[in-house]
Amino acid sequence: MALAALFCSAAAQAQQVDISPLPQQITWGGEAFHNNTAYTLVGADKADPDAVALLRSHLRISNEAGAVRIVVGEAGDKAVKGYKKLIPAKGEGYYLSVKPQEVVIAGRDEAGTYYGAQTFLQVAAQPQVMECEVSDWPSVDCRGVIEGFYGNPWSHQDRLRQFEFYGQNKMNIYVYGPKDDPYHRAHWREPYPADEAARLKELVEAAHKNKVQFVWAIHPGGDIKWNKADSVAVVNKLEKMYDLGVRTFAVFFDDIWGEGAKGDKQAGLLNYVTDQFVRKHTDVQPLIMCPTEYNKAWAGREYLPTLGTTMYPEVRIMWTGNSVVDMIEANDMEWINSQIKRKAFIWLNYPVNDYCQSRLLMGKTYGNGLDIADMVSGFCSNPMEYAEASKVSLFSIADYTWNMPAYDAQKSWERAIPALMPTCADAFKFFCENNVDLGVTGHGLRREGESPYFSGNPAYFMALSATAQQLLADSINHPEMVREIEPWVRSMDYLGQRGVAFGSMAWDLKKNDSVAFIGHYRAYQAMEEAQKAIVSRDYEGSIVKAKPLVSGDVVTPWLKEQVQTLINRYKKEHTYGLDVLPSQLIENGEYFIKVNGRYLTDAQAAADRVGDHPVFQTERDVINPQRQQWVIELDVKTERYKITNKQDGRYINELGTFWRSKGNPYSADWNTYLITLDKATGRYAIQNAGNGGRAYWSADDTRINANANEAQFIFEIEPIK
Ligand code: LOG
Repeated sequence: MALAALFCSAAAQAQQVDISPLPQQITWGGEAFHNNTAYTLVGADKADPDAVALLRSHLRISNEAGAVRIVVGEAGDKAVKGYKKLIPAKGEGYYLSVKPQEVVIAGRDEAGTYYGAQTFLQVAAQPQVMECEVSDWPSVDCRGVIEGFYGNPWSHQDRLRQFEFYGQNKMNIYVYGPKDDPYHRAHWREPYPADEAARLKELVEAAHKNKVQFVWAIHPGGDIKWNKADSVAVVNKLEKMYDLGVRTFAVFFDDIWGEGAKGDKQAGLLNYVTDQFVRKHTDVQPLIMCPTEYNKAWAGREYLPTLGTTMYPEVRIMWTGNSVVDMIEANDMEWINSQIKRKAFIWLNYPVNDYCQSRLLMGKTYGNGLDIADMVSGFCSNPMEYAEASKVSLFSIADYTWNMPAYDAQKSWERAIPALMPTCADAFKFFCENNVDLGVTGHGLRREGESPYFSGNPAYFMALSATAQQLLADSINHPEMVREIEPWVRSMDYLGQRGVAFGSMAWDLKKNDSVAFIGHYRAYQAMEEAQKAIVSRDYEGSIVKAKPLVSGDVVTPWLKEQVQTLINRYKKEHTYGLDVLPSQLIENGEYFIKVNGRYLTDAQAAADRVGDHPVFQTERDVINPQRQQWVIELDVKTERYKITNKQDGRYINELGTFWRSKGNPYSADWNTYLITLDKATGRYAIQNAGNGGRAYWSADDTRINANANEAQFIFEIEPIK
């Protein structure tokens, strides 16, 4: 499509607006008019009423002299007849032109006109409204959100605000499937009580006003019987939802097992519901189903092909990728699409945090292929139960699905921040930067780039606290967002204060001022306690009570480790206030480890062979005493003990052996142990943990075996003076 090339002066450039989602084609010109102008509408009687209502509610409409004309309508309307050729031939597409006396908003269809109006409002938000010409359409047909997480469902107000946000960001689908709504899952057969039904009706209307399809999902698989009565029960429930205004429906079978998980039965039900419900209404869209094997890691040989061949081809099938939590790429799409003989409908499990509840996922949304638009029948994100905070990522999901080839994760994230928190964008950006990664979870997803500018300097800690204060103060402007993130903001404040106290402790130690050191440590400890006491969603009936963790991968572990190291140093040099400092069961140091009076010995030190193991010897080694000396240290990350030999530095692994020092590097997740004391005998038990399993160490006459189910209090651990 040829767009008129408009002249761009340098001054005009400065006024250009970042439109979100990024339009497919846009050309800017000079200044068109000031945004205090009045507008008159031409074509409003025929044009999409939601688009017209949107313009009316944001602009001053008046017939006064000098008013700028807005010509509005969709292809086929008389008002926009002259622009017919300029309207993109794609569903939901639009043509927008802004010139000194006239604005044209011409949609391919109603949604197109509405999105043209949304784009115009962004252009017209600047004092100097700029000339521009936009030709725009979406990359993906169904773009949006699946409220599909475990935990506290979003509130009514959360959802109303979401729909407005989706409208602004050209997302057109919302799937209602909160796991903990009893009428969605546990009591799927029962109708909503009248008051809840009324609220849902209001939601459906609000969604539709924002050009968002409201999809209501039922989750019957936990206890469904594959008989006529239950098929009818599903249809009856959907009819009830139809009466509330819902026009698109979904049936979910995720996270179930047993009878409900049978693919052929599920396909039969979906076909039945299509025949008995969808096709009996003229205005109901094809069903969406979430399969039980909804990701490749869980896919067997039979299930998906059964759905693919037996379920009506118009039924859309959801898919989370190669695993439960995954980003989606083209060859993954090829695989699933060939299995199900249709284009999968993506259920992206990001930024959902129901499996890593202590973290907020506020980083950039990256990793999805930019070439999959034509391979999906829809793309929805499953967000956090924190509706406002989720908007950072959802903003980018909108950007990605609207104009996939042009998507730039970093830039999109940078646009999201000021769009969401315009009055304190810098503070919010800093907050987001410090809440990025998920840590280690069963699902394996990690997110890079947390706390990118952290280097341990005191200024950073001061910034954490100062930023927290700024954000709290901004609740005046953004009450909903600040209320949601507040537990993390307060935690960030304490983290900053702890960091500052740590700086003081380091200085005190340098000056050998033990009184000041202990004083600052007390302050540090008090702030740590206060931080630990923060609970998110600490209200009656809350399903989730999260303990906020800020920069859980960078700043928090760094500080913990530094403080521990400092305390260890202090303990070596000072005696004052030791009772205030945390005591370890076994202080870092060198020890003999004995069983039945026999010394654990690194007899083959320096051989460094696979399968070497320390042995028990009766005699003290007088030639190489270090072979019987063991360095026991608390690993500050795992808070478990690491045991290495003094002679050659080899660590004892979870099998009670050494391993080759090259090929098998030390890993705290595998090679640190829990040590407990039996006070009666003064002997210790040693237990694997983390990735190393739960086995306790036992011993025979020669060696350690990590094979016991119960604690073996057989180890004598004697400090070497
Ligand atoms: C659930 C979903 C949950 C998500 C992340 C699907 C299809 N189902 O493992 O409700 O929010 O993972 O925990 C899921 O993803 N199950």
